[in-house]
Amino acid sequence: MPRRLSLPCIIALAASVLVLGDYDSAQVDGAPPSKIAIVGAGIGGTATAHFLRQHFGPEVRIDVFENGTVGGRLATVTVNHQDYESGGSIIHSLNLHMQDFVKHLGLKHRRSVAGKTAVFNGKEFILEETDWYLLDLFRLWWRYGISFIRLQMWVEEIMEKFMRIYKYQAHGYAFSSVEELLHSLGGTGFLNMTRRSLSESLLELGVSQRFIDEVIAPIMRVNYGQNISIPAFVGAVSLAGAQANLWAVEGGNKLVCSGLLKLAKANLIQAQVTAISPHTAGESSLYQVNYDTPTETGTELYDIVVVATPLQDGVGPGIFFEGFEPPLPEITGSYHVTVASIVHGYLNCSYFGFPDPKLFPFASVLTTDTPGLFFNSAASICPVNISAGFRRKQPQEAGIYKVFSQKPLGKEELKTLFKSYYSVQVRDWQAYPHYGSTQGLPPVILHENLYYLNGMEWAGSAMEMSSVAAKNIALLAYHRWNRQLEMIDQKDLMHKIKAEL
Ligand SMILES: Cc1cc2nc3c(=O)[nH]c(=O)nc-3n(C[C@H](O)[C@H](O)[C@H](O)COP(=O)(O)OP(=O)(O)OC[C@H]3O[C@@H](n4cnc5c(N)ncnc54)[C@H](O)[C@@H]3O)c2cc1C
Ligand SMILES: *[C@@H]1O[C@H](CO)[C@@H](O)[C@H](O)[C@H]1NC(C)=O
Ligand SMILES: *[C@@H]1O[C@H](CO)[C@@H](O)[C@H](O)[C@H]1NC(C)=O
Ligand SMILES: *[C@@H]1O[C@H](CO)[C@@H](O)[C@H](O)[C@H]1NC(C)=O
Ligand SMILES: *[C@@H]1O[C@H](CO)[C@@H](O)[C@H](O)[C@H]1NC(C)=O
Ligand SMILES: CC(=O)N[C@H]1CO[C@H](CO)[C@@H](O)[C@@H]1O
Repeated sequence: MPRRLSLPCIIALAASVLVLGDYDSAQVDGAPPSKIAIVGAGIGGTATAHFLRQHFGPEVRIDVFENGTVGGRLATVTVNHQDYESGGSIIHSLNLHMQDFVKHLGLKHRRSVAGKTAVFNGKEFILEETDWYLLDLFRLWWRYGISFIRLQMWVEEIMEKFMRIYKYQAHGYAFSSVEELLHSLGGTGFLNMTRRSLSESLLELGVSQRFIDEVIAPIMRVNYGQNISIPAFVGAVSLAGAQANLWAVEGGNKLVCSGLLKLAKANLIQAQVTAISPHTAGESSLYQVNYDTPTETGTELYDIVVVATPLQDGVGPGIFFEGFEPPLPEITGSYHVTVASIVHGYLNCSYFGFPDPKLFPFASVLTTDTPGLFFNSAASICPVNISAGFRRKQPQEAGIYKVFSQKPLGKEELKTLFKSYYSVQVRDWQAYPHYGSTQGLPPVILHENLYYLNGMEWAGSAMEMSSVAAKNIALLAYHRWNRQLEMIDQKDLMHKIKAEL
């Protein structure tokens, strides 16, 4: 039945024809989509399912394809009857989407267990955290002068601007690209930060080279396995993740993913998506999704498809995009391999210059960017469930350690770091973008109703970044479906939002 269109509606439609080019009439009658597919059940895909359900309502069918396990890069390993995070582990207190999910799902913050950190240069510790906060501040001041304060102000200013995204998203605004999103938050300054190196930006800020080498580099190594040449924006994300006020989810971070799938009433399809192609049936244009399960091959048609897994070559099983004219933009770049070794054993404190393990005061060891140093970090870790009586194992006891390295640890390397061990479990991750392996940021819109979530990782890779991207894609898909183009890429949102209040 034809619907009467109001004048603003017609203007919006005319505008959409101009903007979208290959306009199709499927949605002109205002019919909601009937089926949506999401590829990947990591935090990005499951959060997308949740937000799409909120925006499109209870009727639409949402299928989530997952080839491995729900959670993706949020995963645990079991050692000695306890589970430990092997992928993404810490969450900042100001990561508001993650906070919201946990609250909605009735999950709890895991109790944090204090432990000190030190920086090792391959020979000795060059920086040691003490019990006394003021003393630490004093030492940093003495050693690095003004650097520390400058850096803190820089990170805080960036965080403050970044947090505008929550307001924009709460008001329903969406962005058609990662660049548009960043620009609306921090102008050309943010865009420049995705192109300039961290070290360059910090030196310009007046942070000393020594501080960069002894404090910043170790933090980049533990968080992204890379050096201070990574872009300034991801560097700031990483530094925010080195502040206080960090938390994790009791029972494991991946519980957020399975929880969101349930909350969204999404169908989980355990299958590998092999191909996506455009499909025109009468007036409507759909997408055909081909998938393999261990026993069969399937195909299904969808109105909207969201790809929530990296599309770079060699990351995951790979998806063919067939029959798109013109072909979809090529997604270039590579992912950085980080190997997580979960070791149950006795730390070799002698290696760190402490022959008596009883005197070894640190729970985590970061490292400087020293040639030949074979690991990025080593830390005593706590299980994902922490009981009331839990205490961290002392260095003279057998404990559970997580070691991050670029390559799998050899026997000799394990024997250097550990006096002896009961078990080693290795998980090698295509962990995060190899920053600098490509120029520019990947697209969000691949085709009219086909979206790509993981381009956001090239600004910064973190659970919250995937969650922000998920909310953005849900809003973008909704507004584009309903031709509400005024909600996309609006300029000067700070003022608009004030005026709306
Ligand atoms: C070792 C490590 C430490 C980290 N530490 C932190 C941290 O402390 N804090 C933080 O915030 N972030 C951290 N991160 C980053 C964070 O884990 C990721 O940014 C985030 O989990 C990415 O989620 P995602 O849903 O976008 O992608 P993924 O989690 O990779 O999800 C993609 C999913 O898609 C599935 N898939 C792929 N191809 C197909 C296909 N063809 N068909 C079907 N399914 C498919 C995959 O199996 C996977 O489950 C860390 C990452 C690693 C690896
Ligand atoms: C970002 O870089 C451009 C081009 O180099 C420059 O014109 C602009 O002023 C920079 N923006 C900021 C905020 O530094
Ligand atoms: C950082 O690593 C890259 C390779 O990933 C290398 O090209 C670059 O020279 C390194 N930069 C520094 C400052 O060591
Ligand atoms: C761990 O915590 C989760 C979330 O609170 C809970 O569901 C689970 O039963 C707990 N597991 C154990 C072994 O205590
Ligand atoms: C421990 O470290 C010391 C000092 O580096 C080294 O001599 C020793 O071989 C290492 N391994 C063991 C098992 O003690
Ligand atoms: C992690 C995982 O289960 N990957 C599987 C994805 O699908 C392909 C093909 O079905 C398998 O070979 C992988 O093992």
